[in-house]
Amino acid sequence: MVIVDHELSPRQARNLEKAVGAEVIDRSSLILRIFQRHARTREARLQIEIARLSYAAPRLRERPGGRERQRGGIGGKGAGESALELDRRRIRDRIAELRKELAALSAEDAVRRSRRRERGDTVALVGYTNAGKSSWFRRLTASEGYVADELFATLDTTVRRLQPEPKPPVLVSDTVGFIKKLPHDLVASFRSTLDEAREASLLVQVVDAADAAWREQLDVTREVLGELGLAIRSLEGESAPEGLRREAGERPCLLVLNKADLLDDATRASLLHERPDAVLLSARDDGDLAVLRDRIVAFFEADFEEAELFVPWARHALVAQMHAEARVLDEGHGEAGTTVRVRATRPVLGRLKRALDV
Ligand SMILES: Nc1nc2c(ncn2[C@@H]2O[C@H](COP(=O)(O)OP(=O)(O)OP(=O)(O)O)[C@@H](O)[C@H]2O)c(=O)[nH]1
Ligand SMILES: [Mg+2]
Repeated sequence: MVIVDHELSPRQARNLEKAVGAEVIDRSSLILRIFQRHARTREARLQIEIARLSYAAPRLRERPGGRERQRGGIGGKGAGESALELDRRRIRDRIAELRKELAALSAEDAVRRSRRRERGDTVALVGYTNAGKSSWFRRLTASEGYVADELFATLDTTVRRLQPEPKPPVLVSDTVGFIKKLPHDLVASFRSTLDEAREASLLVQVVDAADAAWREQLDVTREVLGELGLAIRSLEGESAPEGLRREAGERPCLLVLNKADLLDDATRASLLHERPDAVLLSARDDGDLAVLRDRIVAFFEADFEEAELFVPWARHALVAQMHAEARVLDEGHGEAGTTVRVRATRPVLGRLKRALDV
């Protein structure tokens, strides 16, 4: 097999195939094959099937056997439609069908996401493929995610709570990795998978600092996010409340230069000098795990406000709710009820106050 690290036109592929006498595939087609092999959920499979068909449709050509098949009587064929046109039409129909199915799944996801958002804030891990997103996801959430030294190990978005759990909880999501010259259909088809990133309050961009091409990989990630309508804004030098203020389609982003364990001291120092806005970490280091967790928690807490709320005994269930949704600093029990000093985001405080009719 010959793999060309570039986009090939159908004709180029055909001619090359004839010339070398072996199967020829291009970059898009290779990426599609890897995706296909790694797809696990229904959603990922649908997305890849759509991308694969979109890729295949313009590459169909009249085959010597085409006329035979036409006479074979495939239903619904318009008069004078060639086998090729028929095949193309069936692919279009199939894509439309798959899109509908995917839209239904995405709608379910959207409901699930909004329910989750009510319960906590979200941070999404994004970045180039093989950067170490899933490794960090596993460590930050103390869970099992698929980690492997291969491209596109993760195709599905998974969401879990940050551990040890802050109050209110923070949700972390792992996402599909990016790669340069990603086929456009493929980017489009992963829109719904990346909705999780689109709706996250904070992006943690992971990059493999031990890879000589990491700067280019950062650019690629920014470009792909841009295609998805997301601009990223570095957290550096911002006063905290501003960190949460969102311009349309803009997200605060913390850059993690990962795999620090593979670098020598001089390289580390120069990287930190080059990117003072970044944290240089290793997913394999326990101390670094605490550093990143604390940075994430601090980001959300920077936006907290403090309030002292009085909860009468009759409404005592609200105290439990405060413990679940806010950080309780102090609790004093009196004759008529409990006085609770809490820190939480403005929406959460607002909800608590409304429940207490304050
Ligand atoms: N030495 C070292 N290796 C790491 C570190 N973080 C991740 N790795 C390795 O890098 C490889 C890729 O890690 P993953 O976590 O699967 O990367 P990913 O970003 O989720 O990759 P995709 O899902 O393919 O986009 C694995 O072999 C990890 O063990 C690190 O800090 N140091
Ligand atoms: Mg992964």
